[in-house]
Amino acid sequence: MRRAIAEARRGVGRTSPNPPVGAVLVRDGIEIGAGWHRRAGQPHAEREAIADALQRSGPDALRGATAYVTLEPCSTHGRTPPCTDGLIEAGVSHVVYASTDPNPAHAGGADPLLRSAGIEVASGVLADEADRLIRPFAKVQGTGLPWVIWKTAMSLDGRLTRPPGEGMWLTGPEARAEVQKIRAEVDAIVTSGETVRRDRPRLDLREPELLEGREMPWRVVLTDRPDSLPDDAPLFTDAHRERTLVRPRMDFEKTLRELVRERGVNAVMLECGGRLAGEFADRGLIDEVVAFMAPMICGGPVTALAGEGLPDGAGLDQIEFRQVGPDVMLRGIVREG
Ligand code: AOF
Ligand code: ZN
Repeated sequence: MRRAIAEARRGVGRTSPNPPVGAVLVRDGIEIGAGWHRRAGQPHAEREAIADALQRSGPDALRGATAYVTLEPCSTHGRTPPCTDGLIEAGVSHVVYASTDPNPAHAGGADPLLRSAGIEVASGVLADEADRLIRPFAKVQGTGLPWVIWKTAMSLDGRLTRPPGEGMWLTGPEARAEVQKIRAEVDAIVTSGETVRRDRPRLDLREPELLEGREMPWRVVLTDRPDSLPDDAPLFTDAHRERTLVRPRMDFEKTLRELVRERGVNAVMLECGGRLAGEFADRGLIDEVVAFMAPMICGGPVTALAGEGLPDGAGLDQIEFRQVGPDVMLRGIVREG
């Protein structure tokens, strides 16, 4: 299952509106096939793994094999035929999966179908780890809202900018490379008109390997004064300008739902100043925090987040932290209130 999770990771940020899923086939203790879901509309992980095994070892390879899948195999027809049928036709004797499918069309559907075909089924194996991979998908299935990662970079005194006349960066190049990787996990990057005017950000993926097999994330500017946006900002002039959307700031929850419904977005990254971040927090719309702290004391008026803050002092769970160049990165999931 650990191998299947590693396969699934290859799809993170590329499969929306579908979840990333991985599958590994094992016979007599030997891995005979592996695969992951690459993109919505393309074959599911199970079918990729079956095709891999057939290609590597011929048509009889799968008789009596065990399939390890990170998600409950789908059991009804979507854009692709059900994986339960694929596994039954392939002749596997055991199916082991980690997470239950949060999609109500499939949840709980696989076990009886597989069992009635004589296949032994086990579930819940490494489920915590596998559930983390599909958090954005599960959020969408449960609420119609995307998973929101608030990314911020601040000085030790919580400021977002350096004093006038100094350079514009707080964090070093290592932290900025890390931000590129986090952007690659999401389908859209949300910012404010204020940030576009002040910083003229690109909000893009710059490494070709991060863009491989996926579109540029949507860049969504929330502003109630669209006419105040500079026409010559990179978001409106670069090669991906058709991936930039401008929406009213007032109604940003509506915009989040629209991104899910109309653009198949599962995960969003919020990269903006303290005011918009505060409004997201006040409305309970932040699910995960990635905060970089630069070893500087800058002074000045702007802090990372204005507003009420999160309930109970914004507890985070599943904290991860490490040094990134001269900066510190802290990442965690907002605890449910
Ligand atoms: C699996 N294996 O690799 C994935 C699954 O429209 P479709 O046919 O691509 O089906 C999408 C649904 O299938 C999606 O909402 C989720 O419930 C499930 N995803 N299932 O067995 C996979 N990606
Ligand atoms: Zn499937």
